[in-house]
Amino acid sequence: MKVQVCIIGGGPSGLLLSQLLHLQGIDTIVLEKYSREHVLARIRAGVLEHGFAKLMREAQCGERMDREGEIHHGFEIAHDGRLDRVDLHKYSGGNSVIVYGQTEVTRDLYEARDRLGGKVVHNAEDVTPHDIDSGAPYVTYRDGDKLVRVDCEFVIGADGFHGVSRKSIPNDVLREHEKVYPFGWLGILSRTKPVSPELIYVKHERGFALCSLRSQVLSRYYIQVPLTDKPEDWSDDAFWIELKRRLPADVAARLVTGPSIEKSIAPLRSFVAEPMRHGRLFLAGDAAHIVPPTGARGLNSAASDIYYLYHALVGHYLKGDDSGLDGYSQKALARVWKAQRFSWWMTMLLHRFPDRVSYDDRLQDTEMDYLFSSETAMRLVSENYVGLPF
Ligand code: RFL
Ligand code: PHB
Repeated sequence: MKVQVCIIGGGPSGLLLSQLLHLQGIDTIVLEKYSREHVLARIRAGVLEHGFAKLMREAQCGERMDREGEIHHGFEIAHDGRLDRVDLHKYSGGNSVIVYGQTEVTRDLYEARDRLGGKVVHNAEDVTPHDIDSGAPYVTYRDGDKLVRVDCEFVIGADGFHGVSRKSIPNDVLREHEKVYPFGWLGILSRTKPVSPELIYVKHERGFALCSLRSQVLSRYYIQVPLTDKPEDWSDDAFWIELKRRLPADVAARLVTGPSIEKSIAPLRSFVAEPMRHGRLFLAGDAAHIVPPTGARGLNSAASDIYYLYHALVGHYLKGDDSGLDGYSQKALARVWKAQRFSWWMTMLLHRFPDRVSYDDRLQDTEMDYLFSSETAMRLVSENYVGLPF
């Protein structure tokens, strides 16, 4: 089989790129390791930047997002028993974010790929890129007993943090920068009315918590837990009790509880691999960088990679201009690092670190005090949260 662009990974990054390129007449295939049901069972991001939403519309995938997604003009931070609001709209020059789950984004992208007859292979085993530093790369995968070879001009590694693509860049080329945080987030999804119409990030002496949502009948809550905890250690009741203890009393009093329909623990990590290109292999999204979820940047950073890569490939195929491809890694990384900085900052501001000293506590309190007493600080948070320009 021969295609122009072979995309490894059928998550949001890979599907979005494939859809955008298809609309420009560029031929792609997406190779996904798992079944569609498996991919759609993952509960992940909930907050989309306006730039990401724009890209979804450009990919002709924005209709349901615009109909069912909620536009949020702000969020709240609970600290020291009170609630303070970050007015995103006011401090970002009129921008906002959309609350619409990654699961739904991915579902919409799969449906769009089906509508256009896009090639998406599921359960592709042992996907392996070959000859990426030659002019004629190819990718192999196993379909049962059959070994399939895909010849292509470019390979896109959009296969997430645990994928194969990054690992196929030689060790003496790749530099990895990593910070692992000493806690995780235990998250639950429940068919209950959200406790608040806007997200509430909670800084509390028992640890961080987050009240988020997917719709007015579907809530998503998180609490900071030690890395040694397992989801089975937490009954629904234990989760609700702990969440209530971390919320301001009036918020806790109106929390509607119910059975969880999903419960999982995500470790928190910051990670960047450089460069994001080697020969004809280009990395995008979680394959190249991870952020702790605190700033809601992960999927949004993936989308900015896709924006740059899409334009770079269109430049190559439709205009004979390779400057976008040549500049991809540098351009993408400049924005990636800004998202890293913001996610790290939000994480440091809101979590309880097991190894902290009193000096750290004072700095955290001062940072919070500064945030809510300075319009400049509010602008800084708001422009980052709604998403820096691509
Ligand atoms: P994905 O979604 O991991 O998709 C990669 C796909 O590649 C497949 N794959 C392979 N395919 C072929 N061969 C192989 N060898 C393969 N290995 C893997 C995988 O099965 C998968 O389908 O990466 P992608 O597309 O780059 O998307 C990135 C986002 O998923 C991620 O950044 C976000 O979910 C992060 N994130 C959030 N981001 C936000 O922007 N806003 C949020 O509010 C937000 N909240 C979150 C989050 C992530 C979380 N977790 C669980 C890590 C909340 C949580 C709890
Ligand atoms: C979510 O709804 O899953 C979510 C929202 C905001 C974050 C992280 C996760 O910062």
